[in-house]
Amino acid sequence: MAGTSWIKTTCPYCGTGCGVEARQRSDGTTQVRGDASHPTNRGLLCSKGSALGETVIEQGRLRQAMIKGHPEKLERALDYAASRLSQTIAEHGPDSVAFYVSGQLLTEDYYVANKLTKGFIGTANIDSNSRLCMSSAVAGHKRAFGEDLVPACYDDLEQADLVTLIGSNLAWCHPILFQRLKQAKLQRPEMKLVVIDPRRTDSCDIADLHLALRPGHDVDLFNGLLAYLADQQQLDQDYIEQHVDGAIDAIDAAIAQAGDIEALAERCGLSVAELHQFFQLFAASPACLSLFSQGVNQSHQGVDKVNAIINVHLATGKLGKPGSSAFSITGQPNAMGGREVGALSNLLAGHLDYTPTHLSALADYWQAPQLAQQPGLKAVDMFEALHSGKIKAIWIMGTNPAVSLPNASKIREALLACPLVIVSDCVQHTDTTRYADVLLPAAGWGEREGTVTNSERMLSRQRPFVEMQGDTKADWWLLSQVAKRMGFGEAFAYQHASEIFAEHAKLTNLLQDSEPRGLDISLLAEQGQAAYQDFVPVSWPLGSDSPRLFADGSFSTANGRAKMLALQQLVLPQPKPGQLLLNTGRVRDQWHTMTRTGLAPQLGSHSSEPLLDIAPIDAQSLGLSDTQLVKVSSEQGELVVRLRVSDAQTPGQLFMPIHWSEQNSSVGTVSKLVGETCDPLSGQPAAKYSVVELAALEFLSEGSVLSREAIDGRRFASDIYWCEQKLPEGYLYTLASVQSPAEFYQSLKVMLTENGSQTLDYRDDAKQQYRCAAITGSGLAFSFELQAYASQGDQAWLESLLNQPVSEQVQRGILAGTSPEPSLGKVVCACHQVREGTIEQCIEQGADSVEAIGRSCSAGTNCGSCVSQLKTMLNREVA
Ligand SMILES: Nc1nc2c(c(=O)[nH]1)N[C@H]1C(S)=C(S)[C@@H](COP(=O)(O)OP(=O)(O)OC[C@H]3O[C@@H](n4cnc5c(=O)[nH]c(N)nc54)[C@H](O)[C@@H]3O)O[C@H]1N2
Ligand SMILES: Nc1nc2c(c(=O)[nH]1)N[C@H]1C(S)=C(S)[C@@H](COP(=O)(O)OP(=O)(O)OC[C@H]3O[C@@H](n4cnc5c(=O)[nH]c(N)nc54)[C@H](O)[C@@H]3O)O[C@H]1N2
Ligand code: SF4
Ligand SMILES: [Mo]
Repeated sequence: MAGTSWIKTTCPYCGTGCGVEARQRSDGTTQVRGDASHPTNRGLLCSKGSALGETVIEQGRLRQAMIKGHPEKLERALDYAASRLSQTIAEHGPDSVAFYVSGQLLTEDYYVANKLTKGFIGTANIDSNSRLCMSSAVAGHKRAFGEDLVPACYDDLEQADLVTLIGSNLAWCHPILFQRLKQAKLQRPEMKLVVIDPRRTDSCDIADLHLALRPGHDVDLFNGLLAYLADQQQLDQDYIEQHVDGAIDAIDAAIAQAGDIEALAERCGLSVAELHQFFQLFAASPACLSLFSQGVNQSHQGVDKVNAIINVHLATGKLGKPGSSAFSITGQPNAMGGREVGALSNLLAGHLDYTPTHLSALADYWQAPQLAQQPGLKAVDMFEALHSGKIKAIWIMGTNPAVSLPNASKIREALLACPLVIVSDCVQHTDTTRYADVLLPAAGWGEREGTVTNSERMLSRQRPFVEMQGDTKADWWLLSQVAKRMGFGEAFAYQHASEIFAEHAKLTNLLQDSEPRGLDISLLAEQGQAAYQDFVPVSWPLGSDSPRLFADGSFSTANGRAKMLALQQLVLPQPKPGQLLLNTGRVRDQWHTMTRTGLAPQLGSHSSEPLLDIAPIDAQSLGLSDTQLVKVSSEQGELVVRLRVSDAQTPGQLFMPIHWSEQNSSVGTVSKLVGETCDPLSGQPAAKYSVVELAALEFLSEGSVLSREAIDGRRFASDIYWCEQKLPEGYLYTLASVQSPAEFYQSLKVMLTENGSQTLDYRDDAKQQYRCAAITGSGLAFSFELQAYASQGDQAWLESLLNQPVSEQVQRGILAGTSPEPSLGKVVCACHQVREGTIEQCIEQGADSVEAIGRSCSAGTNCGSCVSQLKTMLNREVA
């Protein structure tokens, strides 16, 4: 398949759904660029999208099936998986089996997994990591609109007068949408942006107002807004009368809850002036777009938060109109496709529900012998059932629950105890694949083909541009083969993804005459394989003049009217004196558990270690300082992590990223600290709100190892702090130890020179400085540097020596711990790999704006994600 032609496909990361063009170069490497013809990104890509080529590599790929850690023929692994599943069902019934799937599967994979589980195995114990991601939005939509429908489209970003980001760090998590927003604001400076987020994020850079809301108080705030709009007679009474039920109760409840504005401000942790400013903006702006994401969904009352937002849009008629809507921005590339095929335990395919009519129509369509009749277990309950032994077999596909589910230590216990764990993944070593009895090699991005649906209901194709490696197979194929071996061959005789797509598309037409639903893509069912290959991005409702839903005010409820809900702010557990609230989320350049973005060196430099952000005043009162290693503990567990003092944090609150795991750091996963409390309606974990304590720890030495080969972190002693970062030619390990520098030097040297390599050594016991390097003809094999804790030097300059001959002068530099050339420091612009030193030089030479820096060294000119850092550097130089 290797060739020079560009293949149009879609980015496998966020729910923005950018079009990508990719091709394999003759040397086997992959080149990517933004697809200029894709309506979403119009040729742009963010840092993660731009680095996709570096992730299509052999390294780390799972290319072979394994049974209990031993390579096996694929056929044999499929036989084994199928017979063990059948045996479990025969002995313990269908509900003893579960499937845990992912919003990163393609629609075709998702459809087959759902059909096999619910229709043929006969259990609804299939849930998706989307439970952790947008199940609160699904439930909120169903309550308000009668169906899980997203009214808005991306063009609304350009047409709004007021955009409000609620619990969304769009700048980092949906960078191309943020670029569109930024562009729109440049063109129409009168357009306003409000960010509602307890911490100051990069999304605040272009905001007119940032409300650092008290965590969890969104219902309070939006109830307050509704009460204000009622008080100011800013409601759209005509719209309410014609299209909305429940308005009076909802408004009364909001007024009763809001009370006077001083009390409301106090509860929300905001000033009265801030509240007024936001409320007035909402009232005065004809077109209001409220974008929400995990700060809303992952909460004790995520569904209520969703409805509190939708309430104000319904009450003002600001919904389904150009620039006006509540807009759930989905995280994963195919979260929306998953909802279309109904692969959450409480949904059915094609937006059908567990009602007798729907169940019988679906059973008939699938010719399903034993369609599950009731919703199955939601993710957290599913793993609880695994832990208690009720579930005896699980197939995990396209997700890494040992890292991403709350109370991760318990999840690991559950996986360890479960008699049959099947994992299909494209990566061999993850914290979850460790527990696999059967490991199946899944095709990855670049090899697999199918469709995905983005946040605005737009379907795009993922297309293969490289051959599948080794025994890798598409997830739908693996599923169908197991289905066949379990005796369901006829219903899973698919030869090509296009056949599955057609079956799924046709299904969305079921019962449309008697019970119409917004989702109907059946027109695409007849297109055939050739059209499937040529598929151009299209959004539903198909054939409609408007890309929006509910423009005419008619909804999917029985009486066609939307519903406002009477809501009450929940009283949340408060930290006791000495405790803090832990918030978790994403960094700019990494994707989830880093199994893919972790492979791209250019993405590792922006955040090279998992840092725990703390407000200056909290650090001070706890006697902790920037870069110090601390112990964080919660009821669920504890971990050791580096502190970063940041004035973006509100006092009393901490923030830690979710991406690291035991594969790349001793910190492991932040999910070990997160409890299992979920929203009672959606079952989505409250991952942004954990009560924790901090304690200082004593380390005596620290340093770093630069190594051409990866070091298995399990070789470090258990009391050593370590974190791995991939470099273009090797790896960098940041280390700290409870041993003295001299002792640590000895033990590290023994560990690294096991093969007896010659080393250059430098030790200064008085100064407690130790350096050691092993040099081969082709460059440095490894080098390390250790010193007393909290006196770490800069080793960035050594990186370039991993792949070039090392001169004697440079050897002296290694031992002296100084570069013969001045160091350029950390990478700021990931896309163009521009380091701090280069940017500082540009500024010194007169670059006085972000644009001027871009002109002189290209920093900030591709995805724009580093622009805020460039601004900070400009301000620093000026000051
Ligand atoms: N770089 C990058 N981008 C990604 C991903 C990634 O892993 N990396 N993952 C994708 C996925 S699957 C998802 S779901 C999205 C997530 O995208 P986002 O939801 O934008 O990202 P998060 O960082 O999880 O959380 C968003 C914000 O919610 C805030 N928050 C916390 N508590 C509250 C609260 O009580 N109220 C309010 N209003 N805000 C609160 C947090 O401080 C945080 O800044 O990102 C997608 N895009
Ligand atoms: N504390 C805390 N926890 C969270 C969150 C948070 O904000 N805070 N966010 C939650 C959210 S919103 C999400 S979406 C989850 C994400 O969490 P996960 O879904 O667990 O994270 P990923 O790293 O995306 O896992 C995807 C896995 O699928 C594999 N994979 C990639 N492509 C394919 C393929 O084509 N086929 C197969 N079979 N496998 C493939 C990857 O190698 C990887 O192992 O985390 C959730 N957990
Ligand atoms: S914004 Fe970035 S990560 Fe998201 S789809 Fe576009 S290129 Fe991919
Ligand atoms: Mo997500």
